[in-house]
Amino acid sequence: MRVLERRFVQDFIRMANDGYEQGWHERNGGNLSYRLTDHEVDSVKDRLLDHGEWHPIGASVPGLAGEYFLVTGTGKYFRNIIMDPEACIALIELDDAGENYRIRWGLVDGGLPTSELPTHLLNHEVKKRVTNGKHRIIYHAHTTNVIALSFVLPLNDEIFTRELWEMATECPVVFPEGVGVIPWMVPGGKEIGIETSKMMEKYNAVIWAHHGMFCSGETFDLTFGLMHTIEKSAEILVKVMSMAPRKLQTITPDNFRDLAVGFNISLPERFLYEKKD
Ligand code: 2HA
Ligand code: ZN
Repeated sequence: MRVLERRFVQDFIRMANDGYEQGWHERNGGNLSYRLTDHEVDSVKDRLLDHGEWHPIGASVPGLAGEYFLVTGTGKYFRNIIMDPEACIALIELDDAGENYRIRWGLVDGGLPTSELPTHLLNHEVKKRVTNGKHRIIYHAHTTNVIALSFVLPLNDEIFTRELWEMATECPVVFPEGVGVIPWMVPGGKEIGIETSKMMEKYNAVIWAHHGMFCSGETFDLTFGLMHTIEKSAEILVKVMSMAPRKLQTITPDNFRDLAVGFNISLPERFLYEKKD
């Protein structure tokens, strides 16, 4: 079977296209990465190139030594992935130190992995550790409404989480641990990657102010679903804020406490603060 026909490759392509259709990937915006299972690596190994040169990752990820990732290419458009996946995405292998990578498949017209590779791999390293290897996907999208909110809400984890939770009852069930927020930083490097991965110790979603969002998850469905849920909640909040200066009614802290009991989840009290007016 060709690499392209493998289920994880097909799922990756479908998710990228779903994100494009949501309007989250203008031009070359956004990027996606998937950490292969050992079984998936074995299933494609005899189809891979083995003469690619090693390139520095730009970050040190010893916890991912020897792992393989499917990643989007830098400068490639999500819009084109479904039409020409072998030109837009790549399978990369990390070296034994977790310092360098080489391309083993894909990017047939040339190119390199996503400019956000340091952030993707630093996030993967944290998530592999804190989830006992369960999380395999890191997804970055330019989610319009979340970006809009980063201009009008304080850039604070508690406030963003609480405001997003209030906009849809499913939200605290889908992300009971909350969301993290990082103030504007230069994208594409190790520094923003380190700040994001610190937040990934406790959150599955991290907002980059005035830029977009990163989500982590176990499956393509869960990771896309998390991005989609948060962005939809942000859209409702943008609509509410556009309609009226304040809400007439909302989900209250005690409602959230009841929800936590009903759904057997734990909702940290730091998100259930009393509001001033
Ligand atoms: O262009 O989204 O953050 C890809 C990006 C950079
Ligand atoms: Zn971006």
